[in-house]
Amino acid sequence: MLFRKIFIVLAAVSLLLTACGGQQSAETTEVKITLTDFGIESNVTEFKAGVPYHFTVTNAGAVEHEFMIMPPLVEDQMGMAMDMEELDEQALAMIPASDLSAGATATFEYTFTEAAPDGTLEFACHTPGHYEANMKLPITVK
Ligand SMILES: [Cu+2]
Repeated sequence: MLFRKIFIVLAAVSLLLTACGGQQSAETTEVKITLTDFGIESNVTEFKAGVPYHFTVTNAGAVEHEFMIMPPLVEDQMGMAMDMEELDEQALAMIPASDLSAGATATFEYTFTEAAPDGTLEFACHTPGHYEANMKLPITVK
């Protein structure tokens, strides 16, 4: 009886280990993003739909930044007072400024669900004034 229980526990543990190991090495693509005062750099700007990406975002600037994946703002929207709630609704993914103070690193997982041709999607920081200061980086999804 006792041996049987131990065997079942061991089998469960080895299954868990296999699942975790497989996910990290084979399927997830690492994306490293650096935020500066004021700009965004990324080692990947061409993505594939359906592929899981692990984003690591580092704030290398001296001030707080946020990070969003969303459609570019048109001129009209930029001229208006920006409604943060509306922006948040448009975002596919985001890290709030509270998690990206100067020197901080934050991570998240994201899988694009559909293609996004040139000019339809970008990384952006919408902390007031930063977007206008060119904190954006166009990306594409194939
Ligand atoms: Cu910023």
